[in-house]
Amino acid sequence: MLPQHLWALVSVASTAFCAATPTPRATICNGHAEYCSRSYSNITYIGAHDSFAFSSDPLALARDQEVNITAQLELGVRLLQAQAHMNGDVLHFCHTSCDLFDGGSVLNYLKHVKTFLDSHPNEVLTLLFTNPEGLSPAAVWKPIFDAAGISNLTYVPPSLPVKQSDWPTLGSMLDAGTRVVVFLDSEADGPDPAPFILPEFSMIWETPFSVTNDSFPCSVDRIHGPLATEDHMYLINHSLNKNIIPIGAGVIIPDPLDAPETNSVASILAHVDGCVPLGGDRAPAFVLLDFVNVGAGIQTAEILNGLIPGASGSASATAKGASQTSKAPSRQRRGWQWVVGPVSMMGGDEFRCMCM
Ligand SMILES: *[C@@H]1O[C@H](CO)[C@@H](O)[C@H](O)[C@H]1NC(C)=O
Ligand SMILES: *[C@@H]1O[C@H](CO)[C@@H](O)[C@H](O)[C@H]1NC(C)=O
Ligand SMILES: *[C@@H]1O[C@H](CO)[C@@H](O)[C@H](O)[C@H]1NC(C)=O
Ligand SMILES: *[C@@H]1O[C@H](CO)[C@@H](O)[C@H](O)[C@H]1NC(C)=O
Ligand SMILES: CC(=O)N[C@H]1CO[C@H](CO)[C@@H](O)[C@@H]1O
Repeated sequence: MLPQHLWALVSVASTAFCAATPTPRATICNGHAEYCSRSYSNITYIGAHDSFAFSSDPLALARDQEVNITAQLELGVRLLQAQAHMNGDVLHFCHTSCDLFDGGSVLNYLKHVKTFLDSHPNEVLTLLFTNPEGLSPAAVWKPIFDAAGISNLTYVPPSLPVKQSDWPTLGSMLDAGTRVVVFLDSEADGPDPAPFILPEFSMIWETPFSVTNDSFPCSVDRIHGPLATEDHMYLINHSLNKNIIPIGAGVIIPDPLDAPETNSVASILAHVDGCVPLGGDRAPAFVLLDFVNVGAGIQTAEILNGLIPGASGSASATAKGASQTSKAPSRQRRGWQWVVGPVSMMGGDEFRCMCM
């Protein structure tokens, strides 16, 4: 037994020690304690393709989403993709052209994102924007991020390009308050860069886009050196399009009727399975979906991240997918195997219980 006055000393000392600790460390990262110690690049995130192109109107043929940005984020989407065009002298997110689908100004969009970030302080979010008009990151893009209040939440790597294995952990990004990663597909490494707007293809490769084949054959489509393919993260474009006018080049539109099947655990995992050997035996960091509110995208990411069983029948086997070697009942590719039956038979409630 310590005498009373010594106890007092111990408690004063420990209080002082706690007070001296600089920042509270994140204990839940993107909803899961398990993610805090994992590298940003070692997590599969669900992305919303053409996130701004949402409409609940089935006659809006150019829509890719049914629910708004906030609802996408609330569902668990952690990558937002969008394509920007000048509309007059204001930068808007538009689908191919602002006459086809105008999602409003980039500033207004980013303000919605900022509101979500403010109310969800333990979330790391990726923004992947396309810049088909080659607009200047420093002169056009950065001021919009500044105005939305997002610039000082962004992650700026110590040097570029960042190898897949060199990204920080989610926990350290949250501790530093640098929890928004911004990629641009062109001009980010051009003459007029902004430090937090990162060049996509030197760090991420993508599968081909405008796919109309529902077996989603995998190939490395867009990539830049100098890093080797396996030192990139990768994104699978898992959205199926329909060619509604199969003459000449055709007219390709997103297909909402196929979304429940396309966004199923089985379809996404089959696509991933085909890509794993090309991606350094790793799952994709990003799975880009249309109609994210339909199907099982979020659950599939949790399977890929080893939180719920689905691959080889156990969560730990998923997390160690690359070194897993037991015999596959259905398919086997370099040690990866997907057994989707038990998962697709589970109800929503069971998912929820298992995720706790
Ligand atoms: C987004 O959609 C939700 C319903 O899904 C709605 O409650 C909310 O008001 C919408 N937000 C905006 C900014 O329109
Ligand atoms: C970003 O700026 C806002 C307002 O200027 C400030 O409150 C916030 O602490 C800053 N965040 C970081 C991570 O520096
Ligand atoms: C779709 O992809 C599969 C797998 O690569 C291939 O066998 C098939 O021929 C493709 N179908 C079409 C119509 O291109
Ligand atoms: C994370 O690492 C595990 C273990 O190496 C691997 O199985 C998984 O595919 C990785 N996921 C990503 C997105 O890199
Ligand atoms: C079909 C499809 O989803 N394509 C997209 C793949 O990703 C790139 C880059 O983010 C988009 O530009 C494509 O539209």
